Amino acid sequence: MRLIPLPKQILKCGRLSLDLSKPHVMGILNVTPDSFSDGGAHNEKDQAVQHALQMIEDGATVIDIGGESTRPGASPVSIEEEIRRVVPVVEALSQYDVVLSIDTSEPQVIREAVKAGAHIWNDVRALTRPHALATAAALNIPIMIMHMRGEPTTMNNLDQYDDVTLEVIVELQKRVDDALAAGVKAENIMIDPGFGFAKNAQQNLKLLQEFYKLNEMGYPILSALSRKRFIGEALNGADAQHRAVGSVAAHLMSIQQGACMVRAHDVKATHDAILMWQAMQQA
Ligand code: 8Y7
Repeated sequence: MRLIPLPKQILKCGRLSLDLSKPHVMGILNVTPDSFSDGGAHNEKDQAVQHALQMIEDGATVIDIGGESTRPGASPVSIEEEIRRVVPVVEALSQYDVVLSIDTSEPQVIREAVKAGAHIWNDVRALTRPHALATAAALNIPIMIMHMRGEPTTMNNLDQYDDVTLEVIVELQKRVDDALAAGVKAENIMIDPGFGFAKNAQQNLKLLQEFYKLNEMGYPILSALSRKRFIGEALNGADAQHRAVGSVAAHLMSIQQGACMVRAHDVKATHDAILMWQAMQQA
């Protein structure tokens, strides 16, 4: 653990921009019938939009819209179905002053979403699908490059590390280098160590303890810890519905170490923690 100030950087998101010297809450909007944390309660378009508006009121400046569940064992979704779920929600939300991030690995999905008004590409597969790199360069939008090994279906067997933080940095750097070589602009790159993706509980905790080391890569950092299993384990087996406070605590630890954006289900609680932290800093 080491205290790190947030970057003096403005992230251009179309007509909007984010001042990354302050922490931002990215609210999670799952538009999937099988998402584990909200039980598919928001799978209808209107419910999804309502939920997003509530998160904006609660302090989210970014909404992360996902139409494909990346949960291990989730059923795969066709590209057409992903577009059908995501695009109407983007269209409805694009009239508000909120940055729209799309959780997808499919170039076709992000292209349609951007046409409808989306701003950020959040790709847990870090631009590894066919044509993803070229699409990212052509769209010229901010890209969230996350660390994972394998696929959500295989990643649980790929958690062999000698030094988890070091290896995450090396492997993330490789994905960043591929993106830069493909023509993605450095100013559009954000990084994310991918908590829970091909990492066991102990490794996730180590990564949180050493989160500050990610700053050496020189890109803005997102932490996405919300309700993840290792938090449940730290809370003596709490289920997903009872991990909000643990998640807020973990997110704050990452912000203190340089995370300028946190991806959260529990937006109000997360935003309150950030307000408290900012108030203390300004004293
Ligand atoms: C992450 C993510 C998920 C993450 C980024 C969950 C879509 C699983 N996790 N995106 N998405 N980082 N960038 O537990 O860690 O929310 S889905």
